[in-house]
Amino acid sequence: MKKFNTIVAVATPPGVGGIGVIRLSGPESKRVLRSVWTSEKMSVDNFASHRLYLGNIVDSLGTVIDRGLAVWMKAPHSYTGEDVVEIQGHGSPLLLEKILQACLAVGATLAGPGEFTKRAYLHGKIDLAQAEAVADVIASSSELGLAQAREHLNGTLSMKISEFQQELVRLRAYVEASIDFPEEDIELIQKEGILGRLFPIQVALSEFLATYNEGRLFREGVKTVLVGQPNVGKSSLLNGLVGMNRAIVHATPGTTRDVIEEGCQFYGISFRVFDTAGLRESPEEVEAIGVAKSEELLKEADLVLWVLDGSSGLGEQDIDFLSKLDLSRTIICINKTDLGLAWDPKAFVLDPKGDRLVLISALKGDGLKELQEKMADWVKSRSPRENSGIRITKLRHKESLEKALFELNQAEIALNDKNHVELVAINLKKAHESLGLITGADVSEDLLDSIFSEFCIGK
Ligand SMILES: Nc1nc2c(ncn2[C@@H]2O[C@H](COP(=O)(O)OP(=O)(O)OP(=O)(O)O)[C@@H](O)[C@H]2O)c(=O)[nH]1
Ligand SMILES: [Mg+2]
Repeated sequence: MKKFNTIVAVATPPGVGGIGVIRLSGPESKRVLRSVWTSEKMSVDNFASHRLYLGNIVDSLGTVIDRGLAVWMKAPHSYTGEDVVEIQGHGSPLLLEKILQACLAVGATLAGPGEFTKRAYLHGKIDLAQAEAVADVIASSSELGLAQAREHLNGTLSMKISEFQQELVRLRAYVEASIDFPEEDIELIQKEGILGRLFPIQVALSEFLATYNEGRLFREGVKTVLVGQPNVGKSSLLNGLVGMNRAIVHATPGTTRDVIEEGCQFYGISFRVFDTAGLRESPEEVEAIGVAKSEELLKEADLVLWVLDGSSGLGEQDIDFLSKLDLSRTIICINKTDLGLAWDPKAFVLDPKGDRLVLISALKGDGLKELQEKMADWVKSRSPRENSGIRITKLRHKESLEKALFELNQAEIALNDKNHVELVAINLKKAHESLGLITGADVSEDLLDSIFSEFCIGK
């Protein structure tokens, strides 16, 4: 059994606040509290678990530096499953640093990123998928992102994974029974029986995998890139979407050179909007760097808002672009409609569903609401509507599911091509293990380190 030391960190964010919280976890938590907190009325030894007590906070020299509350949460009834102590002082960074130093002086160790949550995982309070969801709840910036992270924290993703695993266990039992009785005449029936049971799992797994397209966007926000020729109104549109004058707008073509990023949320979804330099041939040197950046961003974008000036004629470059367009991730914004249309957008843009083309005036704000609706609809159309509504959101989870699906497909091949029932059992076992990586059964220390290194200190 691994021996755990006692860790300490400031759990509230850096900076000034109403209160600041120092958090301790480990077997020595109470002893550490005894040296940094005192009260005439109540000794730390007599603390009842989960009750707040008011007293003096003292620094490492024993000088009273603050008055504040302390709570002791007895193991295993705490976030980490260990003895946890929290001290609430005033939210001064200097003060909190002194309390932290006082704790370190009597033997506590500075906690690493996510170490409290890692301990919660190691003590079986939550599984790995839930631990990862803790970071997502903290980082989420949109309603849907938060709702999704909360669901994962509640264990719905883990339940779904364990349902898949149970299916695999049942199928394996069936397959292994077939291995034990390999009489020739029942072989065909066995094969069909296995395939018939395997198929629905393959389908369900691949449908679940497809929820990543949408789930990732809910979690990370949608990387949305404004692209178009100089002066078509990209910066005006950025300002309109984010509701403030973020980018400089000017009648001179080539105004924007650097990439400008701003976040906004609508319909519960978070978008990261990037305004870029207008694409044009042979720009001057600095602008050319901007154009190169635009092209790079265009490749990485989840969603492209291609902006065209509707009030002046289409250029050759526009027509060329429209012919090569990847409509699956583009919305075409015909801007400056307040000046009247010089060409008919419908003649150039194939938009049978009416969800890829929008007429706007970034100057007057016309059509922006419709554009936002189309942007949100685009995100929501990325995933097949799955009954349970649970989505996967992380590349790590996606890769484990892909590996599991690969093994199931291999099992199918083994059966069809070679009639190798023994191989099928091995594939099923591997698929089961791969799913286990999501919830964290038998994961390596390296994987744990890489997951928790992305957390903030104090969580
Ligand atoms: N009438 C009208 N003018 C607009 C509209 N949108 C932008 N403009 C004007 O068009 C000019 C260029 O606007 P910007 O938003 O700077 O255009 P841009 O695409 O960012 O230009 P670059 O940064 O140079 O590539 C400005 O004078 C804007 O006021 C619109 O909807 N209607
Ligand atoms: Mg601009």
